[in-house]
Amino acid sequence: MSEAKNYGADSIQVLEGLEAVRKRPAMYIGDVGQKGLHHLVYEVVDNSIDEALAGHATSIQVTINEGNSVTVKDDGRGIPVAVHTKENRSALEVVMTVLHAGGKFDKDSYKVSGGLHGVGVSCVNALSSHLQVNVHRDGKEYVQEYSIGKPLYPVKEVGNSNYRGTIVTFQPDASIFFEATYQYDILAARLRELAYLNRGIRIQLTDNRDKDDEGVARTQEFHSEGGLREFVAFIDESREALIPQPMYMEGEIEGIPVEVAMAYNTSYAENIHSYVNNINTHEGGTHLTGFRRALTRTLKKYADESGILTKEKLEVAGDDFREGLTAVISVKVMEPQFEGQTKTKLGNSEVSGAVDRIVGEMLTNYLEEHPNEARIIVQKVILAAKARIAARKAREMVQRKTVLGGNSLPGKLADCSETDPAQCEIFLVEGDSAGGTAKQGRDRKFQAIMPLRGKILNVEKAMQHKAFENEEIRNIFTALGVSIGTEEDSKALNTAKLRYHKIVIMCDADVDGSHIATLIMTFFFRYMKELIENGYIYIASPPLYLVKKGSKSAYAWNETQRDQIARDLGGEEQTGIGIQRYKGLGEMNAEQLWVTTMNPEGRTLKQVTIDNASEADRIFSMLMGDDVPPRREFIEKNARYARIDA
Ligand code: 0RA
Repeated sequence: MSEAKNYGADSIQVLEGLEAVRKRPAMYIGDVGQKGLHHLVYEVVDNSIDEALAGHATSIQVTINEGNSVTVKDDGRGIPVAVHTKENRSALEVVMTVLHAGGKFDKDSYKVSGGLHGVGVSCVNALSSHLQVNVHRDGKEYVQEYSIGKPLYPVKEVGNSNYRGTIVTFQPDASIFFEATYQYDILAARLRELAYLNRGIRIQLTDNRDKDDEGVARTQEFHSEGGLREFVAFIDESREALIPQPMYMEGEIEGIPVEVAMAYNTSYAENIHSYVNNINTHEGGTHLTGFRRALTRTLKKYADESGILTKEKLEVAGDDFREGLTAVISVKVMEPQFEGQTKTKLGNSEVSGAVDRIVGEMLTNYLEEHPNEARIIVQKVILAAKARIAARKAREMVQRKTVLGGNSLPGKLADCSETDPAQCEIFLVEGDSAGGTAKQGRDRKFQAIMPLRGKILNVEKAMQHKAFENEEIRNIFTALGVSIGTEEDSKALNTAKLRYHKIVIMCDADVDGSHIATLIMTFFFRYMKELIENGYIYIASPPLYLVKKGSKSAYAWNETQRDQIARDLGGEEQTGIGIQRYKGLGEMNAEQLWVTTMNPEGRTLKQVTIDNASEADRIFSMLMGDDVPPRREFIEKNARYARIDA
């Protein structure tokens, strides 16, 4: 607090504000792991996006520096530096050190961007061991530095400048974050998303930790003039489009700007990504409700009037209009109310009417102006309705069977004795033989084993009723205790009935195994996403090597470890060393499998998470869909990460 004394009573209060952030950082940025670490960047970038949305900045540069500090630079007006009369210090210092002070100086501007927690740059400052801000404005350059949010000196002028803009460099505080390394791909996915959501803005990402032989750093520029239209096309890159161009709708009602792009593809999945003020609203809300209502009403009206529906004598349901639909909805709301478990559900009731009217009117026009596309869409809807009816029959048959069968658990499941789901784990194991080993090796008190035969159905390509008819998939559903169905309300129910809070996918550590793991993850992603969102899905990591010398041996999970162990056991010459490469789980005996992969004391489980929903959607459709070239390209590009990411 010593530097603070010079700044008078006001600043002491200020420091208390930032102290609170350091005391309970998770309350402000979500967590202090990888998510929170990346959130710091988004928080700073959001200020620059606001400046661009206000029409004063055109480009934003994000640089990951060596040592994992990050620089965010924009060409906006520069944060004001004049001394703030009431506070008796520079406006810049107030913005950087007072919680929620960010917008105070520019009331007129339309400030709608902002991270999920919308806490402002002062929060980033509080959680940085060092932060420096340089402001270029009015022909001058100004600078101030901070340590854990406390100014090291008053704002000072350092010279002339003919540049204009704000540059913030921060070093996340290592005593707060347990994860210190920025992931290029995570930042890239979010910055790309921001570029699509805010068309015209140029966002560049550079990684100075990753330089080629000529010393040129890895870099990418994200920029979209087409905005949401191009976003939808990008998400659907690997899907086969039903109509040549995404539909696009835009308007503003009662000060609520609404933008929607949508396209139909030949798949059976519904992929609607909704955003409020650039934040992905995973749990939906009023904007999504408005969209669905307008879509169902407008398409149904068109189908009824065109006479195609009456001919078919079909009862179409809301779901049928959304099969094979990829859509992005983006609204800007001045005072958003976020609700729900993860605070990503929009509550503002006025938004649903705005979206409904804009989508209703513009979609009606579209259908009238594009009769060919309209016919294709209606045919798709009819197909979906027929498939849904077939799926319901299949589902009812399955449910009847399980009821009649008495014991509803599948025969292949070796259940555990514990009944509290929070204590229970289920291993989904590739192959009957490894399944047998796992059954011998497990702790039967809390670990259940479910062997899966070979490759499960690829749900990315199969229609719903095929999935419900598939024996392996039915077995997974019944073993987990959740019911089959995709209706909204059944989801909360599903998580409540879940019999295990750890679902561990255990496959061979080879190409086939990782393909099978991906098939299973695709299944969860498309049919039970809420289990991933709740953090229930894990991947086991069996070792890759057993290094032996005489009676001594140790396991290795990668090549570096293997070589280290070989050196430790065998000395410099490494004589008498034997290395066994495990190709499959089957090469381990029950004891080895327990020790390395199943015992909570020594194993490593990788939790499956969704960092970025639209990116996950795109990648699953690419990995599991029909289109081969982009898949090959992705696997080649990511091959060296594949094991870490799995
Ligand atoms: C308030 C007022 C003005 C600029 C900004 C905020 C501003 C903030 C950030 C944060 C990152 N980059 C930024 N760029 C600008 C300017 C008001 C004026 O010049 O009249």
